[in-house]
Amino acid sequence: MADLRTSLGRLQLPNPVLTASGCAAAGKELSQFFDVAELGGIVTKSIMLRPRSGRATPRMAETPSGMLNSIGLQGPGIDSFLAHDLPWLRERGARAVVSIAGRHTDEYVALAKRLYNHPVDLIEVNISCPNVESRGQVFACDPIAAGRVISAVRRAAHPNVPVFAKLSPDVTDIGLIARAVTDAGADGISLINTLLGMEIDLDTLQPALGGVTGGLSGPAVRPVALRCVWQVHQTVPHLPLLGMGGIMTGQDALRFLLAGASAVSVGTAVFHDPGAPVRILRELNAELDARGFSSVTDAIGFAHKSPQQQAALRTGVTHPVSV
Ligand code: RRO
Repeated sequence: MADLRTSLGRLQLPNPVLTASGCAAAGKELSQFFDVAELGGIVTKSIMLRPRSGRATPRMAETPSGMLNSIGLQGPGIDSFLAHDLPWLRERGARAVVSIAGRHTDEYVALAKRLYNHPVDLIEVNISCPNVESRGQVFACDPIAAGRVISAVRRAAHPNVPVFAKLSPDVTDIGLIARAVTDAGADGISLINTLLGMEIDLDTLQPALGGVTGGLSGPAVRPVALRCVWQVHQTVPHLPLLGMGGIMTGQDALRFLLAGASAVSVGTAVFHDPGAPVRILRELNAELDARGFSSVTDAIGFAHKSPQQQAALRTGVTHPVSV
């Protein structure tokens, strides 16, 4: 079977499948279905400085091949997270990727400082939540605001902990945002967050979500996510990417690796199949094997190579042979 090891910046992972932020708090809910240490890592729901109750209900709506959420950053806040959730993850031997969110740069910085002396494997800076009071708070839609948050978090966080920026697909040029956060010191990029959408309930003749708009996820967004990973890999080929968006199978995960992701996050799939991350990991292993990849690292970005380059890599011949 293939060598599944990969890395996200200086963080070494035993395999490339992680959970996605927001779909299972800090992982406890999933531990009745699989051992959380089996995955590459557990990505927590975005943590804020203070506890937050989130948006009005209803907070979820089904859509064709996907779902909308309008949670609004509900969570226990950093004190409770550090007292209960992070120790729980560490006791189980899981790698902890902590997603942080704030309303202003200062709040992100305060969160990075609170995490400084704790055993965190990676910080995912969520600058792309669609369920906030104003679009001005979606820092990932503006290269200058995005760069400002990431450079401040990079300075405040422990130097050994990689800082990833989580980007939104709801922009004209995602390469521009990727370049801005890279220049600001991001060690990697997570993509994509959900797309802004809405639904109308035909019984009530009202928006289906209490918050009116919400974030679209699931297989419906997979081609958008794959396109974003492809474009960002082309823009910053040296930067590790954590790819996500509608991954339901090992084949889906492989497509993200081929587009340039070093690892993938599985989110919406867990709502109907809580064991999906470990199933997808097993399937990915078989899919790599079936295509002759002896390691995950060989597959990363492979679709960017020409057919000739691909053939040369597979046969070990690195220059054209004249016939
Ligand atoms: O909490 C949410 O409503 C939420 C967040 Br923080 C996010 O990043 N993406 C999303 O779809 N929902």
